[in-house]
Amino acid sequence: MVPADSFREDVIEGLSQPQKTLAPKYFYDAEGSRLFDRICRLPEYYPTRAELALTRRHLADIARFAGRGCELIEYGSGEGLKTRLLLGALRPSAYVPVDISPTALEGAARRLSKEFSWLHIFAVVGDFSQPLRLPVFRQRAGRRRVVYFPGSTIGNLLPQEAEGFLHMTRGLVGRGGAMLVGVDCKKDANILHAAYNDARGVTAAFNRNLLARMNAELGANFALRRFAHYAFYNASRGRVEMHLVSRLRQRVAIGRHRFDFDVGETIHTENSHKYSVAEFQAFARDAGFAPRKVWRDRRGLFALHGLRAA
Ligand code: AVJ
Repeated sequence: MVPADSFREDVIEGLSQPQKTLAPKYFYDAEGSRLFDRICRLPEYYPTRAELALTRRHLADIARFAGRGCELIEYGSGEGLKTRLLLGALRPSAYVPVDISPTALEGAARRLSKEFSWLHIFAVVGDFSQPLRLPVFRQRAGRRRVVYFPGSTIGNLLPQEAEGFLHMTRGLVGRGGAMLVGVDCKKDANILHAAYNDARGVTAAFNRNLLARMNAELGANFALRRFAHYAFYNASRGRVEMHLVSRLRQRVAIGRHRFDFDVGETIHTENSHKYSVAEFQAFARDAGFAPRKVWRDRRGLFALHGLRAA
């Protein structure tokens, strides 16, 4: 869980910028996590299915690359089917899920230990943007350490932040280590547009839920109907941007703070960067990895990169 006071501070700071901004990590309260699960099942939202399909299709090769018996560190709670496929094929000597939500971690760890009774699980509450500290977990000699970062969550970071994150991960896995990272590919903007503007309005509800969360947790007085969901592909920056657009001139209060919105003014709520294989590999090289493998789904929508510590 993110402490409430840092949520408040981040909101006040983000809404005080010339371009009002909120960090996408705040989407995931209980309702936001539920809405995100619904997004993953939408017909238009291809990334989840594409990544699952490529994992199934190339599972043996992926497991061979990571190495059976490795120490597997995953950013995310490990709840997903992809993770369970990988755990079954890899039989890691240790599994370290890292997630910001202690409740999500607990639930996932409990279910995983039932399904994989042989698995040693060391759950760590943490945030992938911070350097990871692994207190209960010492690397055993000769065991390859592998970081698994699925879902294209890395796309939420700005390119320079993503490179910093890869660099930090390179330090964490050490010599002989590796990384498996899921990356959404550049593609026809119409496909991207549909994926972030679904017909049922689930993505819009996910975006607007941030306003409901600020009302509930910070005592803000956002009127949800006065903000519209807006998502578009910014081709020059290679990313889908999500915004909440003020439908009118209005003033919003959060405690003693007041925020003025002009008609059409936006809160920028998410970036979702898309990378071609060559672009991402160049990045990985700059961060000290040797890109060795790329697995893709049949339609080439999504890529899983296999990186080796250089
Ligand atoms: C979880 C960050 C990969 O960027 O596609 C889905 C989140 N936002 N629909 C993405 C999201 C809108 C998702 N990531």
